[in-house]
Amino acid sequence: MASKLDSLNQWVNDVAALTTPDQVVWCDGSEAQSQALKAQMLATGELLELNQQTHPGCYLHRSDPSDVARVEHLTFVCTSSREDAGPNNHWMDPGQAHEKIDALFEGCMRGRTMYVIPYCMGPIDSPFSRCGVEITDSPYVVENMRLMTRMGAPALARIEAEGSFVRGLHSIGELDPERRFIMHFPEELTIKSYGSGYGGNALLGKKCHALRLASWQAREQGWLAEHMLIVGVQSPAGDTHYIAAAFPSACGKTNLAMLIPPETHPGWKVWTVGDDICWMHPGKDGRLWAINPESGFFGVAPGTGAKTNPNAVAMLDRDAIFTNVGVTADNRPWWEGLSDDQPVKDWQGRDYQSGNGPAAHPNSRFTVSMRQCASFSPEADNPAGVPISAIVFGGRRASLIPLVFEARDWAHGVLVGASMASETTAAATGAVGVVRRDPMAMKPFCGYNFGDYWRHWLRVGGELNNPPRIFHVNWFRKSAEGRFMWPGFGDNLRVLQWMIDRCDGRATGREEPIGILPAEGELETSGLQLDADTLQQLLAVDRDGWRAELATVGEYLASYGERCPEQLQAERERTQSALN
Ligand code: OXD
Ligand code: MN
Repeated sequence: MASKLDSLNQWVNDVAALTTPDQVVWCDGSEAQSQALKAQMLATGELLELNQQTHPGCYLHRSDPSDVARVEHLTFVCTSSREDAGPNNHWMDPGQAHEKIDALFEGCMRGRTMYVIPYCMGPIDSPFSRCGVEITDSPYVVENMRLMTRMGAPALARIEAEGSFVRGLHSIGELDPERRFIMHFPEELTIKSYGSGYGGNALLGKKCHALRLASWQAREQGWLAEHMLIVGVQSPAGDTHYIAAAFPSACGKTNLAMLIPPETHPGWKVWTVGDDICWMHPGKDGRLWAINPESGFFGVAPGTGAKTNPNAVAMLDRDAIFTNVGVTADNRPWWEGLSDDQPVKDWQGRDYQSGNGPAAHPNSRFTVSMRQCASFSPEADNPAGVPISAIVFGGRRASLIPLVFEARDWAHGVLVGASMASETTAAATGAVGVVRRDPMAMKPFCGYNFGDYWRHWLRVGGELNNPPRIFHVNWFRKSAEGRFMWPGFGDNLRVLQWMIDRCDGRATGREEPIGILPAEGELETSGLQLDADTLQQLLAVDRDGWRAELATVGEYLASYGERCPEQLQAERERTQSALN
């Protein structure tokens, strides 16, 4: 009798025939299988044991030094029409792309085991979740996928019931940067990734499926797949607002998602629903409802410390995988910003010498189940998701952009998101610290033409009776002396508090050409070492600077030609003339 798993079985057989592994193992997500895999990786040196007294169940993985970040220049969106991928993506004709990458896959798993990983992005019982199957020859990928997704038997059962899934084929190949491609075929719901073991390139459920392919599916199906954290902010009165926030990679999403309220805010509580990806669906009540498709955190280690993110430090003392961090003399994981301890080995396993650069690679990572976080929200398992009160966009900008402002309405908010720019970070290979346009923090992740994407955002918002308010923040403003002007971290709650006051009608705000800023006294600054002049600068609107900014935004939007919705240029012109 035909089964809904026939096409999966056929595909697995086809891949095995192409890649010729020694054996094929189906991953069931069980503890026993995971233990066996870890034992195997300890034997081969792919995992190293960390101090099991202080960090039970924690392991270190050292990557090939040439394979430590996403590779945007080798990442392709392969649609039949080049225009559909858009200027925001590297494009290759699908036929050519298959041919090129299949030639690399040929025989590549000889002498290796091929793992078949059924996974579900989102709660198993949520109508918003989507399933996939990743085939890989990397046991490190299997163990990471086990932490990052709902992986194994329940996912396979859902795939069998639904009969549809995203196909992801991955091999570490020779880890040769010259033979490395991350290819997406949105029209076929297929991903092929060769030559890298790094998270964003190799854990195919994450960026490849949950963002690039899901954004394509979301446009077809009327929802949004976004590079956003989801956080619940509970006030002392007990009500909780959920906020989704988009920041480029390595700009503090994990820290904001796990924020601990400052001492001046007793009774406030922050709940972590997700730290990286957010799928939002219009609900019958006219609001947007969000799920986090992931079940773990793949966070940037450097800078994660007792002051910046105590919840993260506490969740990392057991059952975590560390990638490319340093170690202390007693074999604990270590990275810059964690503690005053001294590392003895750096991320490449060399004796630590400051002349060799940081002990931990700037993009070193931890992988851990989200359930280990003290602020984990049980709502992350709610199949209906959480209702979103506010959407926040933010970049790393040393100048001009105020600490916070609110968009006039949804359409203006889409312009604010589309105009986002940020300094590049170590999460991708290439220069660090260069300001580039990163609309909705999706530059590396949108699986189709940005022009169509903005149009889709406008359409989704237009159908909501009760859309979230849209804000823009900048935690990264610097003074003339180069110091951060805003304390950030736990104190960012003060800015979220103003947003909630706006949502609940308690703050009137101050209207400016670029949007609405906190009126005098509306931003809670009690207990902060912030002088009046700095606060004034953080909330000032430099009209000349903004005129220049909007001119470059106009050029940027124009580079999308007719695909860019006219409404966005109209919104930009409205702001521009208000500034004049
Ligand atoms: C990530 C990234 O790993 O954005 O989340 O690079
Ligand atoms: Mn990310």
